[in-house]
Amino acid sequence: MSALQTVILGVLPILWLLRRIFFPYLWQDFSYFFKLFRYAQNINRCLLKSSSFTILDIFLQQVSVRPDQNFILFQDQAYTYKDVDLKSNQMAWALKHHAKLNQGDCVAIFIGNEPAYIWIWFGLIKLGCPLACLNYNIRGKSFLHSFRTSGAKVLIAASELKHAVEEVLPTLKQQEVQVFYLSRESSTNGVESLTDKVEAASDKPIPKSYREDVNVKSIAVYIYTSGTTGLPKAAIVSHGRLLGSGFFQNLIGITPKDVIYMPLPLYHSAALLIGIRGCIQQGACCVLKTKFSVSQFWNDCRKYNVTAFQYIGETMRYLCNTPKKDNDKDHKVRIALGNGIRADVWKEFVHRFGNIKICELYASTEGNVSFYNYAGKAGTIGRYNYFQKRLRPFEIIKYDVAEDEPVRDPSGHCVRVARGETGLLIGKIFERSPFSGYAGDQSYTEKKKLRNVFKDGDLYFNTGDLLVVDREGFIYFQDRVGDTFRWKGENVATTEVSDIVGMTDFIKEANVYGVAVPNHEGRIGMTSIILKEGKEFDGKKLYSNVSDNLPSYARPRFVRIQDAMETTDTFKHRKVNLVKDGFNPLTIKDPLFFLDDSEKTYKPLDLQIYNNILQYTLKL
Ligand SMILES: *[C@@H]1O[C@H](CO)[C@@H](O)[C@H](O)[C@H]1NC(C)=O
Ligand SMILES: CC(=O)N[C@H]1CO[C@H](CO)[C@@H](O)[C@@H]1O
Ligand SMILES: CC(=O)N[C@H]1CO[C@H](CO)[C@@H](O)[C@@H]1O
Repeated sequence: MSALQTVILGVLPILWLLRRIFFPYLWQDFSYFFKLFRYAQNINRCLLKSSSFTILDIFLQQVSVRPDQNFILFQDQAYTYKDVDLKSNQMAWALKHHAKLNQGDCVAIFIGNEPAYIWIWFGLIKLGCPLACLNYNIRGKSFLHSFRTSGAKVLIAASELKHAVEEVLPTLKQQEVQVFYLSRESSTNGVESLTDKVEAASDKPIPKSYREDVNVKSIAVYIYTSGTTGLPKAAIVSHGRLLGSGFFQNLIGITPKDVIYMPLPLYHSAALLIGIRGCIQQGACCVLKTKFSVSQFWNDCRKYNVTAFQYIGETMRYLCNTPKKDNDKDHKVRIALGNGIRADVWKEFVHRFGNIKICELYASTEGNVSFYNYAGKAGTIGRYNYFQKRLRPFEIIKYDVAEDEPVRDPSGHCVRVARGETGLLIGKIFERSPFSGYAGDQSYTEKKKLRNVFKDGDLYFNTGDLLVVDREGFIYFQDRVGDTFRWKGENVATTEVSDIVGMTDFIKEANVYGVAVPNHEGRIGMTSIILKEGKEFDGKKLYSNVSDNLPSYARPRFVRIQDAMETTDTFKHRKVNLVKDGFNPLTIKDPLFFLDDSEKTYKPLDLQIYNNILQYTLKL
């Protein structure tokens, strides 16, 4: 052995030890970055070969490799990759023929989770048409606004949502919108049936020429978010974005043998872009569920041989809140993929339901920053990864919660937070990491952009999320800023709610915000109001306005009556102190009311109700 070799052999263990002490996560950080990089490289290679490469090519590849493998399971139905291919051909021909669709025409769908969602989507991709995924909980004005921003001229609705459709039908007809029910017949004047036409259509492939203009920049999907102002906004999901969103399932090692359970709504990006899209990347199978059910969850997992599922923080907590059972560990689930699980629930879940790998990630529909908790530390959403930061730069900056805007130094620039300090996450917008924005009114897109951040002329995407990074580089989600709060997995825009509350005849002003409830994820809606002079609070009236116009997760559960409203220097309603006060009748002197669904009214919030909420005997 040469002297050099001896030295090297002697030094290596020391280096190894130093790395363990000072950079314990170096290898994991690098490996994550490498996978991200390799995935991006693979896509780039496909795009170099053909600039019209899309998710459809990946899907058709799976159809040719595994035609007879199950792709979608739903209730007692099973559809293979080939079935979905043929059904989407039929859908495309039917729509081409009966809705006269041309490349680029948008179609909006208003249906719950069911297999047809997938073949409508792929049928449209085959025709080079974007899909607008309407939230099936919205009604009236919100519905019309969402529909209109997508620019769609065709609506496909579930016949079960007939009443909601009939409510807006006169307006749709005025705008010459063609409306279909996803059923064999229609009992509504002015609405056609679609299913019979699909069944009668040919299943031969759609010629490529029908989508010849599609490239990475083309719009594939509109997904609605509640952003920071008013009504829902249609976030643009490009074909390029769709290619990128297969990354997570690839990363966590989903294989064609996996069966993924999807109880989340397909109108959100979690289920559609990470779930369904990811399945196609890996050639896996997914079980669609109309909605999440605590009582059916594990039975479904056993029935379908589920090996992975998608969660949000709320669903994990519901599962942990059920009484323990002997067969809690009797299932084949190995992976849980999702967002928003708290450390306590995480530990309890794994302890109780067995060795399930929790893959917690952070991402947003329109944003370009994402994290994944590859180091597996409970309660964190990922790591502050220097390699990743070079590829997709992000920053965490100081934020003034009361003024609801980033802190600027005397030169007008933003300030990075120190380790351990909470700040606003922003992502750099540039060629490789674009922000596609929203359809319609460009002021919404502009509002999400932050300019002159560290130097004049630079440009960042404002995620609206507050995060903190600890000493070891682990990232924790803290809260959402500004005019939205999150409840039951839905983002609620406070302005949309205060518009409705404020329209009630006895209310002069309404300030809406979200308050934390012990043992619940997110924040529940609350409104502080000022009564008009000489008017009295009328719980029934407010209830009827609120329930007619807002989905249940957006309705303010608590009302506080104030004499005067605290405002900021710029005359915006100040919310910070109200949020801090919460809904505790012991400490709040103002009258408090509580939304009671069984009595269809807002009734005084007494100590009994308050205690029942805290003790979980009153479910929110
Ligand atoms: C689940 O697995 C069992 C045993 O491997 C098998 O008999 C059964 O058919 C599977 N069920 C489904 C729905 O695939
Ligand atoms: C991390 C992340 O979300 N990156 C995305 C940024 O946007 C491009 C194009 O829209 C996607 O391809 C990336 O996946
Ligand atoms: C927006 C809305 O529905 N407002 C109604 C609230 O209720 C009153 C009567 O109580 C109606 O007059 C409003 O039109």
